[in-house]
Amino acid sequence: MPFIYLYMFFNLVYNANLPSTRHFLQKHRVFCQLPNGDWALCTVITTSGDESVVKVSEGKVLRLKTESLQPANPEILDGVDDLMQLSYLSEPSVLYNLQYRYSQDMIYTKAGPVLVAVNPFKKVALYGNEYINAYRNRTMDNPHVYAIADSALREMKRDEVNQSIIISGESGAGKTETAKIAMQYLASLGGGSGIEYEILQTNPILEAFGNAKTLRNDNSSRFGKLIEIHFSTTGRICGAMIQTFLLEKSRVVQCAVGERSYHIFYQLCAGAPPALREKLNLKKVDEYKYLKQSCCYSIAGMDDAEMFRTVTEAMNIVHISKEDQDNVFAMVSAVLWLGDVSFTIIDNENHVEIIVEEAAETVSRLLGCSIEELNLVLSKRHMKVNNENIVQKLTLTQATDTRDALAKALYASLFEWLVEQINKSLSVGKRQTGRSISILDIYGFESFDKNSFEQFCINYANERLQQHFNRHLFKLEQEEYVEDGIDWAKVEFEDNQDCLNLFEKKPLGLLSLLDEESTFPNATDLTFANKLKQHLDTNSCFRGERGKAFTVRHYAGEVAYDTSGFLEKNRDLLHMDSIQFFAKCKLSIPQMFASKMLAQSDNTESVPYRPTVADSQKLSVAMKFKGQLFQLMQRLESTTPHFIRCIKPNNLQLPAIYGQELVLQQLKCCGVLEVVRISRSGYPTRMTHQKFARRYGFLLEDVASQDPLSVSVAILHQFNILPEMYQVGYTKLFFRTGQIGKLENTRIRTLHGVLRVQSCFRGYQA
Ligand code: AD9
Ligand code: MG
Repeated sequence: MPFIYLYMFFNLVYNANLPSTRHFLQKHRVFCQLPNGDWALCTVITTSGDESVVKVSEGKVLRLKTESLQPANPEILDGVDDLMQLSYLSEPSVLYNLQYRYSQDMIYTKAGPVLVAVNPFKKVALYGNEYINAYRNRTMDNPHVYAIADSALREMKRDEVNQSIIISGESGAGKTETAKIAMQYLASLGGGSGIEYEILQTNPILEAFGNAKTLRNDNSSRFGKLIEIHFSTTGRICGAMIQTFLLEKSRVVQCAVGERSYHIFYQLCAGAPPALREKLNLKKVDEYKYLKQSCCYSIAGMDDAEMFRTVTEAMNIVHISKEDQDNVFAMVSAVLWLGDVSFTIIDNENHVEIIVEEAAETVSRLLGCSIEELNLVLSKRHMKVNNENIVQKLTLTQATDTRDALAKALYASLFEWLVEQINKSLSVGKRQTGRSISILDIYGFESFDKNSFEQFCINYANERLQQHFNRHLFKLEQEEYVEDGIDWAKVEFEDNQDCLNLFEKKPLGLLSLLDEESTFPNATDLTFANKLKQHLDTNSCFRGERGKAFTVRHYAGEVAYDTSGFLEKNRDLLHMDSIQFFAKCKLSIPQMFASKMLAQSDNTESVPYRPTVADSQKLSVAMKFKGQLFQLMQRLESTTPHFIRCIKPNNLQLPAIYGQELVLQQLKCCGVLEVVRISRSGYPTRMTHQKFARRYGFLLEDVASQDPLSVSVAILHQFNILPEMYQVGYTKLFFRTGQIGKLENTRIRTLHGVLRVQSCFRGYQA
């Protein structure tokens, strides 16, 4: 190890003096760019003038501009487990290092304080009790999610501060799997009453109802999730609380070819036992309109029938009663059948009534309403015009939209209800006394050919998270150095405050303008786009585009949004008639949903009947989301964060394929390269003199003074910590990465030794 450090030191100095025109010695390892844009490791054969001849693998020889070559790290640094150890931190060397590890199933790599996880798309032998124990006992210290979860636990106990594990990455990068792996580690601690098992069983339930096959991921989470795991004062799991964000409701009624709707629809149809099948009048999946439109019914390697049994078993474990489960599945079936309800045109103005046949009959039976009530809600609407209540007949389009809105609302209320039930079951109640670790699994930054309201919200959330990340890693760090008077050359970092202002500023920010426009009945997506251009064109993060589009310069790149559907999705109104329809249904979940909506509107408005919408809906989707995000950020602010960045190495969901360009773009998006650069030049670990002296003082061979500063310095000397690896501040000691880990290991080993001696002694006495 010391050799590596010396080498690094030499290289840092050497790098600083690199001449602008490179000259490489023969046999020098370098990276060259192949015609396809990928970087390849090669050796220099000759350099003459500004050209070099290099040997790429297996004898292939290329003649290239010397300038285009990038120095590679020495072999001894191949596959280091922390990118910070690389002497050359160029893009190709980071890519190469990750690829080198990936090809050997070492999917985890540290980037200073951040864990990078490259999705293996296959089973890797890195998990299970043996590994869990190895990380717990610190006999293994390779980068791993377990190591992150273990640090979170230790820091929670040591510092008495709540912790968070923030997982981000693109769709399909492995966030949800990573979150489950972290949960598995924490759960292995046990809780005593089986609560840890219950917590794990929330995963199959939420995935069944909130995940779906998309073109990017066969098991894509269509909602964001924060799970807060509570620990008792003795450090055991005692409960949990789940918060979800922005479920994609539209998928229930509409989904792209090759994708699927939520897993539960297919699982129920495939796995329901005969009695339930008959009760719910289930058909085959390819017979439902809502499921038929995407022409995709199964997922390779996924047995829907088997999963149905897993899900119901999980529901039993989180104490969802048989009766409630029946209600849940009645709703799932009702949603499917609702999609099949069709209309007949009754006059020449295109007004409609429902056709009374199997679909309508099944829906009304499952929801517990009459056919007349169903017909009424789908074909007529109460309106208030000039203070007069009138009844308007619906056209075919309006009726179809109303039907779909009902289906979406039913499903969303079901999802919300499930989360509530789970939370009740996991609730700590009176037992809550200790601390918590939160795990955040939230959609990463998205940029597609066409970006709509959903991407707008998701990317806004990512700007907020990125700021948290920046703030935490860079800003706080620098401020602390300066405050403690240590020598620190300021490092520049990307600040995304301007982009956040673009979203949040009042009254002239994207969110405010969207809300304002959403309240105008005559506004259209085009008037909204024009309004943005009118007010925001001078903002450096904004660019108006032709027609209904605009571009935002996000930290991770530019995204062009199409405003089509923005206003409607943001309003997300459920007509009062629909809410009252739910209130009359005998099925309990929609009924409860309706009474909640009505109760909320009663609080703010004394008029008992408002013919348009409930007041609870006055808050737009974007505003609700913003509120949730602020709350989330507040919660995260009070925790010590641990960051995991998931990387998707290919778009095919296949193992052993590592697309350099794709990986590089993700590394840039999530700031990994920047983090390494900054962390390496900084001192990521710090501890007050008092704490350091208290924690490691007992390791000292001779104690000459009680003064914390003197004790600290003595410890540093005794353990030969090199002067360039730490700095002594006014109140704290600052360490380069990795230093404190060594001390901790010595401490743990010494303590274990003492304990063993004690227990042997006790054994001997007995
Ligand atoms: V999305 O934004 O919810 O669409 P995620 O959550 O980032 O996405 P997910 O965790 O669902 O991705 O991972 C996608 C797939 O990659 C999984 O279904 C697994 O097949 C695969 N995967 C991810 N991580 C691992 C792993 N550690 N080991 C094995 C993995 N397979
Ligand atoms: Mg996911």
